[in-house]
Amino acid sequence: MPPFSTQSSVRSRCSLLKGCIPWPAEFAATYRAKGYWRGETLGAHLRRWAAERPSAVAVIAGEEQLTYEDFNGHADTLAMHLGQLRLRNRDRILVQLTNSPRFFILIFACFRIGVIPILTLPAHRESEMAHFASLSRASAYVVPANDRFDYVSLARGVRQRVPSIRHLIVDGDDERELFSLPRLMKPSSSKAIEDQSTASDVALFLLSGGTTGYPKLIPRTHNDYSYNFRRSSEIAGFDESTRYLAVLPVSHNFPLGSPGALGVFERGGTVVLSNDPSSQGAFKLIERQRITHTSVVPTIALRWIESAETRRTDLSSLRVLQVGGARLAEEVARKVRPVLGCRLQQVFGMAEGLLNYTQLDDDEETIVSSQGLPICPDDELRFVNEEGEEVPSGSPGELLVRGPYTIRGYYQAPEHNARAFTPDGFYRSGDVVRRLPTGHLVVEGRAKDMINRGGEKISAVDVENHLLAHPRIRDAAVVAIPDREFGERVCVFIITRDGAPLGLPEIGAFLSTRQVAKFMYPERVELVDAFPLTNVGKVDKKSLRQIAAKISLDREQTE
Ligand code: OOB
Repeated sequence: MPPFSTQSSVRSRCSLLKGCIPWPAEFAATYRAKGYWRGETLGAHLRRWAAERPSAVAVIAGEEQLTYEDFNGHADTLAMHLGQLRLRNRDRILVQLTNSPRFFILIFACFRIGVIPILTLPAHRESEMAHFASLSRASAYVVPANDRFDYVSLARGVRQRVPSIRHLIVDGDDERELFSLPRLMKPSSSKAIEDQSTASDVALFLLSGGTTGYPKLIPRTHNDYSYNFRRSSEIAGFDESTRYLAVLPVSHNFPLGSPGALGVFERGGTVVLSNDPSSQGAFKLIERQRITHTSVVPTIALRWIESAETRRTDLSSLRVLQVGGARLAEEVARKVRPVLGCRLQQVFGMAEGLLNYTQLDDDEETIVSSQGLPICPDDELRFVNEEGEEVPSGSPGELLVRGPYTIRGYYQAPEHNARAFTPDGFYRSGDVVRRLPTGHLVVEGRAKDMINRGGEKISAVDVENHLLAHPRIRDAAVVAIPDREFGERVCVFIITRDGAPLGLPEIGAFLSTRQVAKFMYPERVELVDAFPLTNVGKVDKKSLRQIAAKISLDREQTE
């Protein structure tokens, strides 16, 4: 049988992947008519980029360099070999790579044959990975070769639990596994692969910040994700001279497509990859590679500023520092230009879609005190109170959104979708936001039950569920505790069966046996006899958050 059947490409023109919710036809027609959706698949994007500037360098990682032409050729070769592994249009694969040029070659190979990569983070562990695998019935799982962590063992554990995984593919050589990503990219008689998908198909899955239970899978189509990074790259001022440093994991929407690496490729610039966000590592690369743009979360921005205040560094090439993922304190924002010598661009985005950027020519006050303007004139924003009623203009309310690159539902999650979206298709962001008269948004806080640890989103319910499995824990309530370094950390209030305390080391040891990602571990534990309750008898998280805030304040005062 030939590696690519034409049948599958015909089928893909009929309907979206089962379990995904499409945009209603009249909205889709408008988004096409207005040019937001251009009908170009992501695989075709790469072909265009390679034709436009074949010998320009697309990616640099250490000593490795990849031109646009090589990038395109390797993607074709890999696509062919993945086809030979019987990976087909609409099959799902788990991608858990650190920042490596092969991450990009892999996802574009997938886009071409219609295989849908699920972009997980390097920090995820067996518990989360097994969940993604079984929910998506993934056919393959791609991991780094032994890094500081043994990803091959992790993947083997997941494969044992989820039999749909037929292949483990390692980015490097590992004697335990058959398939090596570099070898699957070695040129053979590859020729241009015919695109197996259409632009309205799902191209990739991003992960949600996660509020109830495990992160949800977010289906992004070729059309909508293309708009996401094309429009963003305009706003960020990317062009062929852009040299973008990626220090955040590129499987996250911010460094991937907001505008991120894909935004750089669209404009013909160069992406420099690193896995080291420390100021030392990053400053060295910025200087050596003459980096013009980069994006970080607030905790990293703060560390860079503190380091630049005390150490002489040459950051003269840096034009724009984008900061997003969590709230950037205004005092920190004010220091970006004087200390780092570049412009600040605040980015308030979400994997579900909506993106906001401060404009490069906004006045300094707006840049430091707001989280920017939505990128599309057809982003429809509503601000509502707890009853779902519209709040007066300019007052804070929960932000609801609908638009050409904001999803209408998570993958295979009908019950959750009924809560997370309004009946007319607005996504309930869970963020409490107000709009300034200029249209800029200010993020005030969050209505959702989630901890944002320096940009890592942690579901309170998820951590609670793990803790409830501990033999000595009767009940657990997880909330955010304010923290100077990370913005928030995980704090847990527990009721133990014997009334005796349980320490953080014990909790950590327990979570590690359950293969929970380390960033989700509580960093503060409080023993209580009972939880405060709301009128309807629910655990009153608001007052627990207040107690946690007080603990944090007292601690700061005694320090
Ligand atoms: C980005 O995406 P996610 O999906 O990891 O997290 C989205 C959530 C938002 O709903 C909000 O709660 C928070 O992260 N957030 C911010 C923020 N940017 C994101 N909160 C305050 N200020 C900001 N600037 O985090 C993301 C996706 C694309 C670009 C940038 C960030």
